[in-house]
Amino acid sequence: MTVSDTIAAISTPPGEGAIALVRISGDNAIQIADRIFRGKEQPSKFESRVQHFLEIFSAENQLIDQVVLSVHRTPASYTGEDLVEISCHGGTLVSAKILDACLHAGARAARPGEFTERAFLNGKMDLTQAEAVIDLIRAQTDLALRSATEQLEGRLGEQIRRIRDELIALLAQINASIDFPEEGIEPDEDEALHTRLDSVRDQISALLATADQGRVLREGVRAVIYGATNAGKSSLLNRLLGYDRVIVSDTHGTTRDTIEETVNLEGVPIRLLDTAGLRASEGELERAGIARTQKSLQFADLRLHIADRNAPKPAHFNSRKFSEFNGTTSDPNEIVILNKSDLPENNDWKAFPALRISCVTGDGMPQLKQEILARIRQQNLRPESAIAINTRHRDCLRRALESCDRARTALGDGLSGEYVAVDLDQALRAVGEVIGVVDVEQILDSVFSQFCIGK
Ligand SMILES: Nc1nc2c(ncn2[C@@H]2O[C@H](COP(=O)(O)OP(=O)(O)OP(=O)(O)O)[C@@H](O)[C@H]2O)c(=O)[nH]1
Ligand SMILES: [Mg+2]
Repeated sequence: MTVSDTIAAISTPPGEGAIALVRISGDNAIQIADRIFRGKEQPSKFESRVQHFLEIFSAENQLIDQVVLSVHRTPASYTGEDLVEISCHGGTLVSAKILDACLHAGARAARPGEFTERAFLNGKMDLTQAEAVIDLIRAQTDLALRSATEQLEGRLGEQIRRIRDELIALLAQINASIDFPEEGIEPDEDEALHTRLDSVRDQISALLATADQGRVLREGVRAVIYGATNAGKSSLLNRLLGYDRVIVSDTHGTTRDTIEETVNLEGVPIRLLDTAGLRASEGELERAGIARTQKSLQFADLRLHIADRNAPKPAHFNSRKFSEFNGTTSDPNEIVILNKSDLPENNDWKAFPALRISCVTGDGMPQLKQEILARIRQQNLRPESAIAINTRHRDCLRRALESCDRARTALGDGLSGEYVAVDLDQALRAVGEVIGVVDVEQILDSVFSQFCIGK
């Protein structure tokens, strides 16, 4: 990959706004800025990081906009290269024209995430920090934000480097025993190797254990609201969201498709899914909706099973599972809710253990929220630690753990050092992939393609 060609992009989202930002990065960034600004003021003469007020003209000599420009010289810039930032007025056309002028003057349109990719390639950050940039952009709750900022500061990278260092030291020790076979591995040294390897293994396992929390922080807990038609599923979604997102009506079968919205419960993002009500239906459309409900239940972290306490108990409550239901912990992933507590209770529900709420009056909602959080905590999904790995990290660390286990077995079986070294080397590589220190080419694309253009 050549890092020297000069890229440009609009870094702010499309649409109207007070300000838009156009960035240029690469060897010719400052030269290109000189070309698009006329007059005596040349960006190449500007001091680094000082903002200048300028007018920018199109190739046809038409005034495009009045802008604020700053030059950031290598290596003290986000990308580590020469970087020019142009803040213009936030119309779509203005920023597009400025970008056009940059491209006309010799820059190339940047790919998604290419600015951050360059920052990584130029050693400004490790791969976990680059990924934290996306997490930061996408964070929806304070907890997710905190986790992303800590990763951006390099906390995860630091832990990974520590593990790598220990693996390197272990490898050195094993290699020494291979190079000087006559000395072999002394029994007490052997013992020490075991202990060190176990410690590395424990550290990798501890990081792997944060994967679920990482998924929750990045994607949210998946909570599916389901139950018979007219139970108040859509009303519950609206109530938890705090506004009328979904159509509610007393017609059975109002909701036909699954509808997803995210709420923030004490810092934990909850992806709530409203579903088509369960009933025997003749309609093809509704049957398709019910099939979707069933599918979404398979991927739920938590199921909110809601029923209308004013109506007779639906048949599915009499299934074996529910006759065994004692209202406490029979299924940790399911909360049974009786809605419409403002209306009289049908005799079918007499002494039925469930949380009673009213989506109309709000009665029982605080208890429901606490119950949701308690279930999440039970499943260890509540993010407590700021470090939380993503799916890519998990894949690398799982491989590293397997290699460590193989090394451990080889060591235990008294195999020669070469075997142990091969496994440790594989573990080292897998751990290195997390921060991007080995064979990075193939993983870069998958990481940076998730970014927006201009970042
Ligand atoms: N009295 C009372 N009515 C409620 C309550 N919650 C919902 N309703 C009413 O019950 C009816 C059905 O509510 P929805 O939220 O549309 O029910 P749903 O489960 O989404 O129904 P489908 O989409 O048809 O499966 C509506 O007329 C709501 O106004 C409640 O707590 N008390
Ligand atoms: Mg509905």
